[in-house]
Amino acid sequence: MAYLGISGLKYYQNWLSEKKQQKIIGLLRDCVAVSPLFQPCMPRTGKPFSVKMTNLGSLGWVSDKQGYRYQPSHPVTGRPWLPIPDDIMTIWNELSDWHVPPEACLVNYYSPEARMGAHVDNDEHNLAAPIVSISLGDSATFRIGGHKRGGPTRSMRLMSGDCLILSGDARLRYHGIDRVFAGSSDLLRQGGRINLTLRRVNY
Ligand SMILES: O=C(O)CCC(=O)C(=O)O
Ligand SMILES: [Mn+2]
Repeated sequence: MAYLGISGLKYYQNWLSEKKQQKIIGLLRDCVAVSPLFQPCMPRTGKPFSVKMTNLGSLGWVSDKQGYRYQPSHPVTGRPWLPIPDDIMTIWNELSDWHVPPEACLVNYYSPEARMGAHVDNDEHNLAAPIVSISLGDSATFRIGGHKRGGPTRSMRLMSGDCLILSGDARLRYHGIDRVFAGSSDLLRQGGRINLTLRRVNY
């Protein structure tokens, strides 16, 4: 299956009902009560990201002056991440064709001003497993390019309840978020957008 003419990019528009979206938001509130959103920054320069993050799972993705990596505990509290709830694991089971579960669920919070620059997700040892992305709250422009920086790109609008899979040829393509449309959803009381990415890290 291909979306935007890109092999391995799979789009499940409005996959999650409003009720399921609300349930997941409730679970994420429990998550941030124990594992608060933290401010990641760029390796070396220390420039802060515009998104805030936390994680669920036995491993979580973090970025600080020492670099990008997966680790079993929260960088500020030092506590282990909470397990990925069943309602989120179900989405992986429904949409990924992968035989083992993800160890990591990265939770990105975008305020209306936040962006995510073009990048490739390649800190996983296992680069063959798909990435499952879940969008909640305000809609956003997702941009995807090629395997090298600077080539032609395409964009699409991701809305609350949409799921996107980066697999196969799409797995190592550059991608990012250009902008968030403030006020386009009322799922989050405080506004903004949440993106969850489910990632298989080890083989
Ligand atoms: O927010 C999104 O839709 C994409 C997030 C992403 O690419 C990432 O967390 O690596
Ligand atoms: Mn990514």
